[in-house]
Amino acid sequence: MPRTLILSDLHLGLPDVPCGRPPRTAETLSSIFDGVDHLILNGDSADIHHIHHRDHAAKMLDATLNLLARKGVSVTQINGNHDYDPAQLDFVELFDGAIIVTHGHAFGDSMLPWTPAHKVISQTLFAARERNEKTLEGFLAAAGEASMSQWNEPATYTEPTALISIGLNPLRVAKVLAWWRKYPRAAAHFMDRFRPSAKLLICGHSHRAGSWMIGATPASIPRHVINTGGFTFPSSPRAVVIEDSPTELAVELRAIRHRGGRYVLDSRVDASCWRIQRPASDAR
Ligand SMILES: [Mn+2]
Repeated sequence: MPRTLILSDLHLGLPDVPCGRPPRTAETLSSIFDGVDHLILNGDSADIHHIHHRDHAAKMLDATLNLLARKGVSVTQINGNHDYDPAQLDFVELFDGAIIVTHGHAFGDSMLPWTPAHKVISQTLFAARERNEKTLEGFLAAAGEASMSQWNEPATYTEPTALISIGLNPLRVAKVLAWWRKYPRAAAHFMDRFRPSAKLLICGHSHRAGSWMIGATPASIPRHVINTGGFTFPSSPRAVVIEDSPTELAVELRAIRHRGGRYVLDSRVDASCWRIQRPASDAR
């Protein structure tokens, strides 16, 4: 696959906040996929379990997948906590396990510690982890099960002014900031525990984009964690671009901006992660 693009947290179907960004539709997203051979949608692609938005979310996702098929882009969908489906993948590994790609809702003991859903999710997560095998697959399946506990109790997520209520509540803001601070470390801990030989973890979920070299504890080996952020306000989305040619393997983090009512992939590299020249004799 010459060019792979990894995105997360499109949250198709969730209403757009009037913040000057284009609406998230197949058409406005289309340019991002130009020249892409393989797209990995790393979770929370559409809000297909939300009682108020699921019909719209399913239609938007279908339209996007149809567009990708017309453009000849192959797609791998990874589960998030908003679009969990036990028949779908919870992670993928690339380049013989050097890169692991997973949404990231499994990393901590709560996937949404500032929300009313926190309690039911954490309780379900704890019980599900007890029941599941202590493997990567079991750990991620437990997180999937826990994510569904939120959607089974609409009272925990149907506040119409969720974003505003976060903004107006200093305690919630403090909880989000504390969770954001801890999140890259939790990702490093996840790597230490399940894939210690992996070189790079690509996740989303927290809606805080960035690239970190960070250890699970100050004494731990630093791990490379990349978060592609999210498309909903106030997060700014990023994409991981993997160029795999016979002469070079490059892994880059790039910004997604908007221009003329459409989303576009910035040509500048936000963080260059790996650039490995392949010898001419490297017969692959
Ligand atoms: Mn998520």
